[in-house]
Amino acid sequence: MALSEKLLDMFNQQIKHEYDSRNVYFGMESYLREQNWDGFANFFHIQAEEEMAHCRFFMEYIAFVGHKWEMRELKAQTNEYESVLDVFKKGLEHEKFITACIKDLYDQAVLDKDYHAQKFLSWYIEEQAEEEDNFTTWVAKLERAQTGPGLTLLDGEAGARMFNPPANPPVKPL
Ligand code: OFO
Repeated sequence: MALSEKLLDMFNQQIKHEYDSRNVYFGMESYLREQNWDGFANFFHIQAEEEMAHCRFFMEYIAFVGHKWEMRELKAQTNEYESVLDVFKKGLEHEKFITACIKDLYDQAVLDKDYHAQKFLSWYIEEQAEEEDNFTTWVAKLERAQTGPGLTLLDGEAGARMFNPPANPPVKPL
């Protein structure tokens, strides 16, 4: 069940990407808090928490199949945005990048005939479909609302988001 050298390297790189994602979303939260959009800020706070869980599952999988994980250098992240809509659009772009990374991991697991890793990664394929759908919906709603009362209503909706740990995580917690 050990990972191939190449796939182990890619899994470690994905730990970094998921950790970077967390920091991307903390940067967005920071911008929104400063703008007094507390509901949208809550949305990104929860998003950042979820990224930590995504990162952790990769660590746990690597340990489960008998390797050590690595902590690689993280990217500095911005807290400069133009508007709430700009934040969500950049969030969507970021999730598309992560989806592409997960697909590359899956392709490598197929090449390696690593069926166990494929099963693990299929959880992320589903998760990325949800992430992209969620951000796409928010961008559409925000484009409709533009500014004013509509945006304030959406701030309230985003403020109601709560952290729900995944019901069926792809690995048993360590
Ligand atoms: Fe980990 O899914 Fe978002 O980035």
